[in-house]
Amino acid sequence: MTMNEDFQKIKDAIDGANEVSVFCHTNPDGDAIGSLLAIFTALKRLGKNVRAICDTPLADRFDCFFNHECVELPTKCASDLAIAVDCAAIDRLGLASKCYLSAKYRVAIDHHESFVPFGQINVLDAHSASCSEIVFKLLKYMDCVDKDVAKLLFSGLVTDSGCFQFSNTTKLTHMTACELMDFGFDAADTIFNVFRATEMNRFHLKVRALNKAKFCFEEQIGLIVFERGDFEATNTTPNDTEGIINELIDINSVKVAIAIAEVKEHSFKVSIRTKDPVNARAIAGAFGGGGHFNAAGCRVSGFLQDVVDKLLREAELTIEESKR
Ligand SMILES: [Mn+2]
Repeated sequence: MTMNEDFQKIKDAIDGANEVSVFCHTNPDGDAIGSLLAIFTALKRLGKNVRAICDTPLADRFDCFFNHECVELPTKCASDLAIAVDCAAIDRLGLASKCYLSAKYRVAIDHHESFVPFGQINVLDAHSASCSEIVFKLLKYMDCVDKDVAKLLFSGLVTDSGCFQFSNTTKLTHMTACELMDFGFDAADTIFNVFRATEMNRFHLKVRALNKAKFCFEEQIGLIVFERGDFEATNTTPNDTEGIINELIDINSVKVAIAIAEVKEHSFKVSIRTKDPVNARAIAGAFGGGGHFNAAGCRVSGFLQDVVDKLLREAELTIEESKR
């Protein structure tokens, strides 16, 4: 089935639905929220009864996203059509998965290579740097992109491509960005707000973590750890760690950057960034996680030192393997 045939089916499903709910993944990033709110905003303007649902209350950094105040927690779940964006598997919906599954008809739109279909219609394009690019194709097909929708999609595209810096960025990513910019929003301002703007407490968290950064395996592996004490001292949460890991992968000698955030006692959220040809997904996969080739993540339980040791060993193995 071609993508346009899927889009026509989705359009028909939207036309026939009384209530549409759009979902994104737990602990959302800019791509998830951009895709979610783009569909929400476009359908609202088509006069549809539509809701935007995420199981995590939105952080302040999403205040620059149009209609951000419309995102609801999964409390009441009656809808005949559910659309999930940027979720590689049903469990990525977190607490919202029950709500999603309760809909009569379900659509999943995603760009992760590890995608496991969970809707009646599944649209996967693993070549897209962001889910927002696929959503743009859908909304363009439905002829309902306007300036606000375009800015939301551009925000998502900028987030997942690392502002065109990550290796997932293709000619098509740039061409999509150009097409979106034609709608006339302020692109430089959007990039600043989505990509650069930060809070003072997050700056202090970054300083603490980078101060304790460790390098090993001939400085090919960089490691930072965010302990609960760091979050308490700076009034931040594990959600505020996003992007700080890039400071490590920027260093010339570093091939693997690892950030470990203590979510609960003995429970850690791990982010991994790599340079080619080292496979981040292989490292995360060893701990039951997943993601992309250069950016992946997993959850690991245990004592911090054991978690660090296990991750470093896996990173060393993967670096060695990449030389073969
Ligand atoms: Mn994404």
